[in-house]
Amino acid sequence: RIGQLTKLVSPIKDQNLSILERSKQLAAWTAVDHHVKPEHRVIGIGSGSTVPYVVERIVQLGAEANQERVFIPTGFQSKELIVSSGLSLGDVDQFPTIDVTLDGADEVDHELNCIKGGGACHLREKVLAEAANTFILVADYRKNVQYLGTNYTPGVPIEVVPFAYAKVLQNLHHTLNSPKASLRMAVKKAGPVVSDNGNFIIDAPFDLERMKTPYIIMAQIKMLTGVVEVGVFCNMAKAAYFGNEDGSVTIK
Ligand code: ABF
Repeated sequence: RIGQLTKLVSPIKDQNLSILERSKQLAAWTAVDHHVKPEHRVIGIGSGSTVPYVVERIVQLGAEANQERVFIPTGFQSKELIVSSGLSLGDVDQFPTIDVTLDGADEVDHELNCIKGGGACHLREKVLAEAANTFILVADYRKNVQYLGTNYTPGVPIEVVPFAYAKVLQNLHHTLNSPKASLRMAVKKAGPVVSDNGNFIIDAPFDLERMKTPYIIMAQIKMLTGVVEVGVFCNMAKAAYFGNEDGSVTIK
């Protein structure tokens, strides 16, 4: 199924949503309808602005369908979302095998490799993706690309332990040839962005030719001492759902 495109026209027509928001909702609702099965008991809930629509659709399945389910968050945002939606919260240390995880992405290529971590949650997201029997991506049309780095330009998100950030930056600049790699700063440059795990985030752009083989870049970065996790996910997703501007959904 990799690389195969299918277009579905969705019946969802919510006049109150912008085209972009509606495309996120379309992707999320369709993915839930296709991949959350009645027998599923443990469900991973990712991060980002598309995931609330995943939870919205799951809640619509009804209290009875969800009463024996537990939902595992990828970070603070999804934890709040699960709790405020009245769903049962669990953690991956209690449930190391997840039936299905649904998560957003910054960009997804033609082989379902993706960049994640624009929201600084990619360590936990990767753990939940790996723990899942089925990992599904949901996104709007802007994220659907042939090669990574086409539309998402800040670069590969890299979570690093604070003690090692300057050394890892040097490695990226001089050894891995990413001269524009930089520490991600909070709004108004008040200080570095700190992940849910207390770590810093580096964004490292690579030229488009190198992004055509994301598994090589991922492996090279992961070898650097001080790197906790790289926001490139290769060979992990079973499918990606993109809502389109015209109200259709592309399934990759
Ligand atoms: C998470 O949220 C991330 O891995 C990715 O950075 C971001 C995508 O969010 P959105 O759905 O808002 O584009 O899934």
